[in-house]
Amino acid sequence: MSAIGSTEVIGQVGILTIDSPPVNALGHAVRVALHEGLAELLADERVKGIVLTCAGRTFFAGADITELGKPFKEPNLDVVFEQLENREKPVVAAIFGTALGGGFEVALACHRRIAVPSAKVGLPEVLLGVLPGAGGTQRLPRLVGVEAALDIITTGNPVGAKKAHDLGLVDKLAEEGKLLEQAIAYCEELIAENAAAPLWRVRDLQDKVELSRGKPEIYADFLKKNARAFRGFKAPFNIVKTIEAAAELSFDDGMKREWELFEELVSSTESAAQRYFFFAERSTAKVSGIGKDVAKLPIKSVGVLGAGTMGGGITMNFLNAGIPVTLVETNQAALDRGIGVIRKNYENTAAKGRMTSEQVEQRMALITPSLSKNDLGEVDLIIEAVFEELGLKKEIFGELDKIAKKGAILASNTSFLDLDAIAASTSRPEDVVGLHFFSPANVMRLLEVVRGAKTRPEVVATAMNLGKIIGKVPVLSGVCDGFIANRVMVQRGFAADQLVLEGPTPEQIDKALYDYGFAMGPFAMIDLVGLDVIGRGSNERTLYSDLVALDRLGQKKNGGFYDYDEKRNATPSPVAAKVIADLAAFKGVTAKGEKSDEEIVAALLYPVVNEAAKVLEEGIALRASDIDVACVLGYNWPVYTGGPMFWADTVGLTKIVDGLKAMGIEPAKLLLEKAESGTSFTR
Ligand code: 3H9
Repeated sequence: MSAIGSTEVIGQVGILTIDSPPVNALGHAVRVALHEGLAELLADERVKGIVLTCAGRTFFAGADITELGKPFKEPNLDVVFEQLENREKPVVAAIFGTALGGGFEVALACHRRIAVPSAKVGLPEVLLGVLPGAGGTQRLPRLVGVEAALDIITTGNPVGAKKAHDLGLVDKLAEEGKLLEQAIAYCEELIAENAAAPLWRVRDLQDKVELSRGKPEIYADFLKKNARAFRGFKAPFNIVKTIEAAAELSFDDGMKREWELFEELVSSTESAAQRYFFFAERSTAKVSGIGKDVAKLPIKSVGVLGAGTMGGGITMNFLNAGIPVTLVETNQAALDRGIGVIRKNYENTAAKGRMTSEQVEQRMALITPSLSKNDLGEVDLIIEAVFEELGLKKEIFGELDKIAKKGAILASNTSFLDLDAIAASTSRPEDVVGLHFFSPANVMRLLEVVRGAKTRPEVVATAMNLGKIIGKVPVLSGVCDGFIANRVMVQRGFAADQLVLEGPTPEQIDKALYDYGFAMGPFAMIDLVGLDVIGRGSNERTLYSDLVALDRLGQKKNGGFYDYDEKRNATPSPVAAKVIADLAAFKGVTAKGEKSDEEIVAALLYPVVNEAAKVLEEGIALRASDIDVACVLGYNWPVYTGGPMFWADTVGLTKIVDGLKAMGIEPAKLLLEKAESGTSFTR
């Protein structure tokens, strides 16, 4: 028996425990241990029933993601399932932690499932661009019906044990801390039942799926309802097909269909990108030179300076994590307004049933409103979120330096300014760090942690860790104009401003980017945000200044690049077209003819890749995958392309270099080197 698995016999119950840290993923070695352990217990005459469980922090968290897309080494899970679904000895899955993906599929192949209330179960394969390929799409609908299965499997959301129990995914709840003993007792009951008449197995159930048989409209309606959420992804569509197969086909034929559709997905670029992204998100926190040995400073209280949209959103992150915040504004009206917005946000969440009114009050009670920075003398971390102006920020940091206690972290939420210049206005630049949140700060998952030239390792380690505590993905950035995400993504906007002068219309450009997978194109986005906001600060004559001069501010006033009706439906604007043509003539830009969507995407996104290569070359980002994480989580770059760096590798770096040269843009040194040497950013 392999070292990963161990067996024990208590009375007539055999217990198989698998111990493969960190998360008991079902890699080859675990499958071997499962197969051998089950064979041993099935052959043991003392054993009349089996409890299957894990050691460590969780029940099986799924297939080993690093093995997906490679040929499976025997034994595969089918062999294990045949053992689990035997007729003689009932098998109980004893679930704690998270039984996910292949892990939950193992549990579904057991005769029954018992779980502690804190456990979660689910099939998150969709988030990796695949589908449950070990029977999940066939067994789960047999327990919960087609409609619930569609929801659970296409969202990938885990289901808490209590709800799973209500739905029938879990048969019994155990008390926390008593899982094994109660699983054994349950197994004994099942042994007696099985002796009287063989227990049903999930694969044998028919009644729930029969209700949906011959009803193709269920799937058509479901796809229509979710068209927006599924756009660009492949997996949800295959998942829907497999669930339809569960209703229409025999179990064995459904399993075959599931495997075909799984294989189609696992070899797709979309899935490769999403699997890459799974590990990319987890590697951002690994910073060389800042290991586990670097002490993290305790953050038990926070001060936020500025109660505007950003400051308010930032504050909510800490309230959600149970960390008290002193929120400082310069006048009572602004303070009241800021706190009012926070309350309203929570109340809206409560109205949707996602929070109780008691929780709203608990969070609000963590705010100490203040009109004086002097109230920040005792907090562990101060985050400045005031107007983006260097002089103002320097002045504030100078004051904070005098107020903050020794060792407190002084953070700026600046999105473009020089953090080192801000730090230099204090006597303790080693305690200064950037915490760059993305708007809306309580929603967006990206947190750029900006390390200044003098920021000490403990402060970096604390900030990265704090990011995780408040549910963000922290990405470390060096100091430069715009840091990672803004610096690279601003290139897309510059390129769009240029391209629209050369012939393609705002509609064509927006459509090409929308079809690529962005939520909206650059011009629709500008109209939404407001041209007066975007154009601010430029002295040059631009499309923005020309449109603003005509009082076209976007959706909020007179339209912008588009015209809008009272329901805010956009139509192409002849006025904007004239403004564009006039500016092109003024700047002497000549039309360059029709462009395909692919050419438009290249014109807008190759410059992003080029800037990203510079960010990497300069050491602003630690690794290519950090740039991808920043763009996907900060700018909703479609995750099924992997982000700009993974996408660049998919397109081919030579093609990108040639494309940039054709546009008159000099390719970054690192990009050239990689293209010439035939290497890649991410693979
Ligand atoms: C599947 O099952 C397909 C089948 O249907 C079909 C088969 C035919 N594999 O997230 P954490 C690593 S697809 C490999 O930081 P947490 C992770 O990279 C799978 N490695 O911990 C990290 O490594 P490191 C469906 C994995 O406590 C370490 O474990 N299942 C896997 O915040 C700790 O992870 C899923 O999609 C894996 N499956 O969260 C579940 N899982 O320390 C994926 C984790 O070197 N996993 N690692 O950075 C998760 O959602 C979370 O890891 C979990 C724990 C909630 C379990």
